[in-house]
Amino acid sequence: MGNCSLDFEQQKISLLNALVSMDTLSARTILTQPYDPCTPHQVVEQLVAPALEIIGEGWEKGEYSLSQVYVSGRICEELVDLILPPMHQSRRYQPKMAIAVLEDRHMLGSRVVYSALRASGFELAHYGSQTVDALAQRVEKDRIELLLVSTLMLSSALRVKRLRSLLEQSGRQVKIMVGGAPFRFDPALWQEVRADACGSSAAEAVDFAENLLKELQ
Ligand code: B12
Repeated sequence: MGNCSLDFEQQKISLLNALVSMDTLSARTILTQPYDPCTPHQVVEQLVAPALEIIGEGWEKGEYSLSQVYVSGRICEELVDLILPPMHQSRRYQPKMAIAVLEDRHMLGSRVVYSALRASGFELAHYGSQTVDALAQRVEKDRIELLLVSTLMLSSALRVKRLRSLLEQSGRQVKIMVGGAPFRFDPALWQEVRADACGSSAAEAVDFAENLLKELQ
């Protein structure tokens, strides 16, 4: 992804206000503006994600209600679907890949990562929210080589360790890349749960897939 040098501070405040007032129309107007030279992914990472984070923090402090957090998440989900670019026509030779959310209902981040990978030419499955056992079975059945796991809650993040054990029992080499809030809060967590890599953004997932592709070629 190219350089995105815009300062989103003003738009972030406007988006935040629109979201907590549940004003979909204004949120849509803010997000569908052109932000050259920034790509829609960069707009999501530098505008949408920080605005939602502030709302989440405000909820912790009692400034916003859970319904405001929920509606904000839903509005952003719809708008992110709208602004992210369509997938490329051509698909490259690549490792078999899938993304899943582990025992968690926070879907937005995984969708952003999924779209970023597809927009970068990778083909992958989105398994939705899965339990550890169901996910391990699915990965085995589909012979997945790179599994991206998104968790937004610490309790879910800790379950990646069991997922790793189950996949090891099947005897296949599966690379696990994790991401989401708990891994940002604790930078050593990904190693503790025995993941192969951790990313803090969709762009990092794309870089990791690109590097894995080079290794396999
Ligand atoms: C919006 C939101 C919700 C919405 C979700 C709407 C939806 N459809 O997704 C709703 C209201 C439903 C919700 C519910 C709950 N939530 Co909530 N929620 C959030 C909030 C504010 C923002 C999450 C978000 O969507 N961010 C925007 C997206 C784009 O960013 P992202 O998910 O971080 O993803 C980016 C990166 O992390 C990365 N990434 C993500 N996954 C992956 C994977 C890979 C492989 C890679 C490389 C990168 C990557 O790339 C993405 C794009 O940049 C966070 C706060 C936060 N700081 O994250 C809390 C937060 C995650 N929620 C929290 C909690 C506690 C809950 C509830 C338990 C609340 C309750 N009491 O009911 C429930 C649980 C629901 C469940 N079972 O899953 C806590 C978790 C705390 C913890 N330590 O476990 C948080 C951290 C808030 C807090 N600080 O307390 N929530």
